[in-house]
Amino acid sequence: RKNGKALNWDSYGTLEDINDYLSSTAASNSFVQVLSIGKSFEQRDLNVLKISKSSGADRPAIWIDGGIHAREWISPAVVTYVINELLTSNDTEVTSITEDFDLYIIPNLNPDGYVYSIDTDRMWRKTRATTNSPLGCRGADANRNWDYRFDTGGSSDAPCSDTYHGGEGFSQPETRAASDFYNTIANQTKMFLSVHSYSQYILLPYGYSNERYPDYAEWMRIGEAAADAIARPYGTQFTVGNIVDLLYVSSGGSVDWIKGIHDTSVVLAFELRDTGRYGFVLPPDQIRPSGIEFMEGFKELVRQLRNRLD
Ligand code: PAY
Ligand code: ZN
Repeated sequence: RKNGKALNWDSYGTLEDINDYLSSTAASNSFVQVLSIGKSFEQRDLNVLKISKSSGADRPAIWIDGGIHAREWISPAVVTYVINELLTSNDTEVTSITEDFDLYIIPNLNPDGYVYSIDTDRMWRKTRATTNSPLGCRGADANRNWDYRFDTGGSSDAPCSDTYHGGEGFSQPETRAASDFYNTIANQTKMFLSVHSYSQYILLPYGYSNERYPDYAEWMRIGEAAADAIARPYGTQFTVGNIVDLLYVSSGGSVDWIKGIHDTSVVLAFELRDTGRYGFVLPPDQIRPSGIEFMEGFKELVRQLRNRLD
């Protein structure tokens, strides 16, 4: 390796570190593949790690994405931590997940933004696409650009805004590629988790309004069970609820499209540590604890999903 370092979850990796980790993981496990599902605005690969021990017949699948917002560095760090656990843990509950499910894991859905946040502006949130702004402002909010109830509140028409929704639904190559790919696996996929920071929330759709979908109450209970599991290792408290109730109206988010268009069963957005002391600039010594507690929540969600599939 020339400049990078191996991912270690004691510090935040660069995009190159993350991509190298994905390739080496695929090279050393026959049931793991890196799929490039498209290119970012700046022509970086949008990489999905596919973990599948199935030989043919489709099995239930789980999707986990991170890094849709550039400055939320703990997100790709925890998502890669999950990959490492799934592939190296001796806990039979963890190994049974790769035995029984296909997994599609995207540590970084906004690679241009991540690079820009590392190199230039730590608090960058959006993509890096050019806009029609006379001021030269760049980027759209990749969590306001999904084409379900697009631009119906809580997003901005102004290209310089941090919540600029983009010219139209799926104008951003990152959201376009992710949604096109999801269309091909939607029938199979039973759980969609999108990982953000910060606030320590487990968020249920919708974000465009606080409309409840039919089995909302059941998913609230399941979210609470995940929050209880997350609290076990270190007592970290996650609050469960609808996006509008806990945060604000935000149309064009990924979970709204997944729920609204595909009606995937479990659809949640996680806001990881902390509650504001460090905010987006979470110290790297919190990566491992964040990964450990997230894994507890994830295992609980898979238990709940299995009960529903039985
Ligand atoms: O995660 O889909 C979600 C809910 C809405 C998030 C959003 O605004 O897209 C919540 C924020 C985020 O993770 O981007 C919360 C953070 C603290 C922020 O930037 O306001
Ligand atoms: Zn976010």
